[in-house]
Amino acid sequence: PFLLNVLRHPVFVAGDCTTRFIEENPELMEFPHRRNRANKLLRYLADSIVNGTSVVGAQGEPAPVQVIMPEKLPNKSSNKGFKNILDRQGPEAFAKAVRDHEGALLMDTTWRDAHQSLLATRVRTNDILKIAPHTSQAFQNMYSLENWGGATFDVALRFLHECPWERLEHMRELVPNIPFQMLLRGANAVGYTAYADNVIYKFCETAHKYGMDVFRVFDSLNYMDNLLLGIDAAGAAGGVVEAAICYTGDVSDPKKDKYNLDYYLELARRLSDANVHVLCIKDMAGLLKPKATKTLISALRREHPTMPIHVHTHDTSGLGVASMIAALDAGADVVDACVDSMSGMTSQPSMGAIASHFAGTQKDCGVDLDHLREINEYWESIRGLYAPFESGQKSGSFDVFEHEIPGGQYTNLHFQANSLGLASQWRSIKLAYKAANRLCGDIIKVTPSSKVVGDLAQFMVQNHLSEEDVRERAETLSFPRSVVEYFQGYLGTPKGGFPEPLRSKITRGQGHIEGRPGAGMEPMDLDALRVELHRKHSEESVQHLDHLAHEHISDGFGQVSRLGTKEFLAPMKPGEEVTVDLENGKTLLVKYLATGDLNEEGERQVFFDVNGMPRSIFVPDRK
Ligand code: 3PY
Ligand code: ZN
Repeated sequence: PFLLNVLRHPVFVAGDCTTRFIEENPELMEFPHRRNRANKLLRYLADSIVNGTSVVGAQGEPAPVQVIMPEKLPNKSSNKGFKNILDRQGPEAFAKAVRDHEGALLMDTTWRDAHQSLLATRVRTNDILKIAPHTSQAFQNMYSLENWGGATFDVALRFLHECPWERLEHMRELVPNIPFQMLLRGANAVGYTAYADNVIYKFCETAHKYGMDVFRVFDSLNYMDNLLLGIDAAGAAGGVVEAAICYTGDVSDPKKDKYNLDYYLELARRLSDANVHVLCIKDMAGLLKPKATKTLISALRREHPTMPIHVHTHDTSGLGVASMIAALDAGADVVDACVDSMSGMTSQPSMGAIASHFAGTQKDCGVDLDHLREINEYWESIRGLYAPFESGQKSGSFDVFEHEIPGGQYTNLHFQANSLGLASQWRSIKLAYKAANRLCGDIIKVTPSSKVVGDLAQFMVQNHLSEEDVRERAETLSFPRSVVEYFQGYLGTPKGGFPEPLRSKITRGQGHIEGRPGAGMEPMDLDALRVELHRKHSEESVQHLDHLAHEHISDGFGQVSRLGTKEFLAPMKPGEEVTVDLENGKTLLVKYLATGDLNEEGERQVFFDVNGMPRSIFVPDRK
């Protein structure tokens, strides 16, 4: 590297070197690239050996797995699929082709909602990319792959030390033929609260640029003003606008009359007037029973004969497959499912079950069941690596019809209650969640409104507060910030408004936002942010100017996304050897040898053999 630095130096190139050339140009001694990168990864491995895994939320170790790759499916991307229509003819033609399609269409959620719901969103880019070309073949007839948005953005950055934009870009390279779909939380983008409008527009524009096609836009209170903003941003970016109505309650139960059929039909009319391309019913908790599905989808079909209808559910109660079959029978065009080994419980219903049901009929889903079997085997084997994030849930449970906790949140809360080792905690949380929902005004619960209800429920359990206690003592309690902000109107306005006098007691004169929260926000100065990022991070480490720099993402550990999932999640054992592809063609063979005693500085020396050379790293022992 030193010689290269000399040969490339402008003074050397110009032939102006003096004997003081090296002294006068200290940058010649900087060869940060490969050695630095390798060092950083060794530091990550050493830190994990000395202090245990740093990956938030991991409990226990990955299961010993042999990853099973497909044998029949070619490891080569396909070029057949709906993406061709979309790219050549645009979103309207795509929507028409979907509506005209005779068979039942599927969206596969394995790369987003399935692992968000079952494995705390921790599936890494590497494990997705390995199966991407095969997926491009096996699922070439699908409406879309849901592969981005929702919680994946935040988790990739904060916990996986990965760049979500690179993930999208790489998936696109390997799956050129199937439309990609993301979940956009309306005016909250992929966050937990409203952003300035220009951020939402820029976000959608960038996502589309990096390969996103279909934007499923929802608002966590079905608040139309928020929803319309997201719809406009997705449309302006050139995406397919799939507007989602979040489903709660039970349209087949006359006693549950707050969210009745008329409520959903009215929302659908307003969305249809907004010229969205596709209408979605988003059942984030899995409350749609087959009978209710039939009622709702048939009514929507009658009112909107030309609009594609897409239905999303979770299998929490175990009714998911039956409901999705009911949806397709009632005239829906697309339903959500995922690869069987990542399906069921709080995830989506099993694709194999739905595809088998329709196989050979006019509504055949167009999935080759042998190919699906191979993809299924891959995910079954990979899932073992993510054992540290399994919630411990063993079965579906119909009590979701009572507490209405959305899929991903259900798993999180279950995991937390389990890890406290208190079996009774889970029951208390579910009861408190139901009470917290009533206190909030019986609202739609999905990120971020579900977080408000969950935070309030946890607050009630921790402080031994009943629903009545909260109503009576609200003026004196220090509620979680998310709860106060909800009552101030930071997420928008729920159907029926905020319950009083609870609202005034909780917000205590802190002011209420009327209307759409983002409407009063100053635009974010994105250029200033870009300059600030450049200042903070060296030019070399800034990979994409539109978002965070790599060093920031990786917490100084370098490109940990290059590590295999086992090494990323669990400390290496003495004598264990791993291969790391640093970049194309540059491979490190790392063997962990031993760890030294604690020194006076509170550090330990960790010894490796790297490509046959001894290397050691000192890391602080934080245990
Ligand atoms: C999300 O917002 O991430 C969801 O999956 C909501 O259902
Ligand atoms: Zn979902």
